Amino acid sequence: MNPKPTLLVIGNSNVGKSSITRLLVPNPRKFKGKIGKTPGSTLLIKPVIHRNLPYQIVDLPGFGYMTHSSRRREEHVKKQIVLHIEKNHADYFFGLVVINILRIEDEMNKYLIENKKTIPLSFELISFLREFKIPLLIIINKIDKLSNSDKNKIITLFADSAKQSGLNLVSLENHKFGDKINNPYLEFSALKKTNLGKLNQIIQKHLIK
Ligand SMILES: Nc1nc2c(ncn2[C@@H]2O[C@H](COP(=O)(O)OP(=O)(O)O)[C@@H](O)[C@H]2O)c(=O)[nH]1
Ligand SMILES: [Mg+2]
Repeated sequence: MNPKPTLLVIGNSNVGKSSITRLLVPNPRKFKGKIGKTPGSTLLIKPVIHRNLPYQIVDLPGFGYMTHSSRRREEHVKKQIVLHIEKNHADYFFGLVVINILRIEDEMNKYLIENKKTIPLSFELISFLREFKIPLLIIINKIDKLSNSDKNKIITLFADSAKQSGLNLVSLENHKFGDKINNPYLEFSALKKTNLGKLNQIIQKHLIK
């Protein structure tokens, strides 16, 4: 039997990848596979499978995934992710790049202050995945933690910084299916299940395409 098509869920640790995965699986108490952990030197990739789910889910660490890890370790993990995507990109029908809204300001400021020659890691990751033509949705998670005005301010900062890095961001609501120039994002809360319906819908759309 052919394995089911795979949904990629990628992002730094603690952004909410496992929480989102749990929301997608019909009966989360039974879901198999602890995912995306990187205890050793290789990525341990165990897809989440469920008989009532028409796809499987692979959860991968993002670039710069730990706050306290060494530079060397980060480079190592990054290399592993790059190799994995280079090898397996054709298996992925859709990718969710998960970002913690509370980390955006820091990441953008850090880039502005220290490192103008490079681009923020989130954008580097998005650009990298785009090269492999995996359709992507950027999930801006944990919006329940901010007021509406702070949320909008940060999303504007995020979109403006993306633009400077050569990436066009547009909200999923304004994104035309199949538009390969603009990158859709979805404001999300795994805690409150905000926009879970929209997420399921867009996954379905890519699945049956
Ligand atoms: N407030 C809030 N907390 C969240 C949300 N999503 C995840 N969390 C919490 O963030 C922590 C990390 O979540 P987890 O799914 O394990 O992140 P992962 O490391 O990316 O898999 C957990 O304590 C979650 O309960 C969210 O939308 N809002
Ligand atoms: Mg996790």
